[in-house]
Amino acid sequence: MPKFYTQRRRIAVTGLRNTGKTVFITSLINHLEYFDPKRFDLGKLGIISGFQELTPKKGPVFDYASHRLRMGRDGTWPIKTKDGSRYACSFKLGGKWFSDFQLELRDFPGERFADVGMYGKTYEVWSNDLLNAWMADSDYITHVRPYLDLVEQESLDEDELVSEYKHALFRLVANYKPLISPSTFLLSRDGKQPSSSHKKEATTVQEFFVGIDEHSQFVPLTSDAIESDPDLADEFESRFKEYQKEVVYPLVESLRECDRMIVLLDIPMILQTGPGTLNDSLESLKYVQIAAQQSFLQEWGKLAMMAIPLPAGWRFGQITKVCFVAAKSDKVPPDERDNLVDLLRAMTLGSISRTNGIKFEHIHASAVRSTKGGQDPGSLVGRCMFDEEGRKRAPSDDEMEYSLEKEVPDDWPNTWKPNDYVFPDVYPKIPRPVFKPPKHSNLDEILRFLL
Ligand SMILES: Nc1nc2c(ncn2[C@@H]2O[C@H](COP(=O)(O)OP(=O)(O)O)[C@@H](O)[C@H]2O)c(=O)[nH]1
Ligand SMILES: [Mg+2]
Repeated sequence: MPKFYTQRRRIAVTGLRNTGKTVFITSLINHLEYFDPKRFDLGKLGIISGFQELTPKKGPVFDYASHRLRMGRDGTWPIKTKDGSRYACSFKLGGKWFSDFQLELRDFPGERFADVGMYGKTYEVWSNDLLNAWMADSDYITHVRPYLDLVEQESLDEDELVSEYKHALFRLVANYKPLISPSTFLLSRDGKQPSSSHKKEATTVQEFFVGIDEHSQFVPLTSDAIESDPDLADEFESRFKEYQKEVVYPLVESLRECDRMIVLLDIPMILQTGPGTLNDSLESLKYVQIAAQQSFLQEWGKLAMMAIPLPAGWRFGQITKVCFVAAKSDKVPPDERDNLVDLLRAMTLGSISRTNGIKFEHIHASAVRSTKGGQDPGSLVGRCMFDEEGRKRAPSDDEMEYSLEKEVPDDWPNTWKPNDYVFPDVYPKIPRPVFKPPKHSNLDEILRFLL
């Protein structure tokens, strides 16, 4: 039956930084805008026509045109993006009959989920909850002990507190602990992320802020400390409120409006960088999946040690389909890509059984398929970004055939070391004319599932 009303879909695209959200959204829009059923197969859903870009009602706009232009013109990947942008469009979809669709894609950096623990709290409650959560967890306490000791001292110094807190957060980052809040320390508002190498501790603590900017940093204080230095506590409280207003409320409200979710995971990167990153990604996934559940805020409240239960009505009831995507599958030889899906399924197993009423899909995809299979099994052809000595090649250099030493396993190894697996970075393969969308894998199938 044809549907004559406009169907609305709001898709949250989530994943940690560098999992490919910007490239994914850019390529998907490109295929919608210049739809060709030979390149983008929507099956029984039919074909897309009458594509129109819309201005999202709120929030920063996802800069589709310039990302697309730049990739085609320079042959390089997009520059780092600011967080939380949106793209909206409308089109007709169908065969004999058409339905009107309005689609919004929202870019959600996974790192920001840690800040949901500030939702609906006062500065003092947030401080207490966070410090209590740290103290209750033996995995955390060793890393944060110097900060806890400092807060208990009689005279407090703002700069010293901020610096010590950031050192504590740095140790948590280096040990793959997920409770990093304010998350601007893990992902600055302009998209930068600190290195977790110990050599970089001093520069990271200087360059990354716990707050909106250098002059709006805040740290949690105990109730005793708040009482002993009310001026400092007032200052932190007003910065905390500003952060809630600027970062936390927009994030939560935006997520509440979504009805579909894409979760990107970069499995080649996880294999290459080692089991620590796997655990890190698993932690981030836990939060993302909780977001997909009906009782997002209640669950997160427990996780973030929120003392007060939320009023009824503050529930996530919207997300009905979640697509887990093993992104950048073109970094892996074609006949090993199904193994990525096995690894992806193993990662999401725990959370799915806890969730009801939501449809799940697991799939591998490349948003901009930049390699093809080579002559030898296990080899690929692409424009490698680095040569064998690790020197950067120019985007204009020729394609080359290269082999991968180790196959993608179909189950996670019990242990392995960084660089046991290596998946070389390649430059994007994307036609310069913007009306020719790039080759992709499975973007159409993902949309078929989500629409
Ligand atoms: N080979 C390949 N690499 C990709 C693809 N998508 C993203 N990348 C790589 O991942 C990096 C991060 O992508 P980006 O979209 O900026 O990630 P974001 O931080 O999640 O928005 C890019 O610079 C590319 O190196 C893809 O489809 N294929
Ligand atoms: Mg991005």
